[in-house]
Amino acid sequence: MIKPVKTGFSNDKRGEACTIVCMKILDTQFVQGVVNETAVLYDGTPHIAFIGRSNVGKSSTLNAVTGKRRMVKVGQTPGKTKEINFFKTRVLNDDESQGHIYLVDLPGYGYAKVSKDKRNQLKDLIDWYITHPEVDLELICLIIDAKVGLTDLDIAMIQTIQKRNRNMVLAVNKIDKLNQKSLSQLKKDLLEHFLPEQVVYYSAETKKHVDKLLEKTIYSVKAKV
Ligand SMILES: Nc1nc2c(ncn2[C@@H]2O[C@H](COP(=O)(O)OP(=O)(O)OP(=O)(O)O)[C@@H](O)[C@H]2O)c(=O)[nH]1
Ligand SMILES: [Mg+2]
Repeated sequence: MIKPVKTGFSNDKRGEACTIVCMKILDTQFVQGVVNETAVLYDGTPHIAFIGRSNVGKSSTLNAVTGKRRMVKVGQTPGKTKEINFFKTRVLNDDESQGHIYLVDLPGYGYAKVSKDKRNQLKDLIDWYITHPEVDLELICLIIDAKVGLTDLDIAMIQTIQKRNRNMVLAVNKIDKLNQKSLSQLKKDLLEHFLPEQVVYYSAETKKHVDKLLEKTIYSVKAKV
């Protein structure tokens, strides 16, 4: 059983909306791919990390939230993302100031068709990043595929996140693949593990409810001015 997870919202009262501190994304640029210690990890800019099993649509989600169609490579073949890719996004805050946030695209976990060594190497890289005590990881957006639901690998990842006391939101992508009945059932199932405001349902492909995902992620994190 997963404990209710801590959300990333400053007014984290159950059932209430999160505080919106940012109004708009101005632009986003790729900064660098990271595989070990590097200065970009510690420059004081808050990170929002997009994590999930291979092929759930992490890269597609980054493209959808930033409104850029091809900023991040989307793979026909799972296992495409092999580094921790940092994108710097410039945002307009609600007080008219501008600030920066890193959007972090991680490799997927659990891809069966690579060697066990490679799979372990990628998993170690993800664990190293999310358990790193010194990075300014404000929020983890854990993405799952609506059609697949929550897997044992996701639960293990959530437990790692909880151990580190990281803020997390569960992002359920690919809702375009479900009919109303299956979506209602999935919502019911996930409510056994999560509070309603910790979960957002959307489609990176059709863009349905991407605005809600923005509110729970980028718009709720205080950017570095
Ligand atoms: N139907 C549907 N397909 C989607 C959606 N989002 C992503 N996809 C498809 O899912 C596949 C994987 O997308 P990616 O964004 O590359 O997934 P990823 O999680 O970054 O994959 P890895 O980097 O390999 O771990 C692609 O074929 C996308 O077009 C969605 O909302 N609906
Ligand atoms: Mg990817």
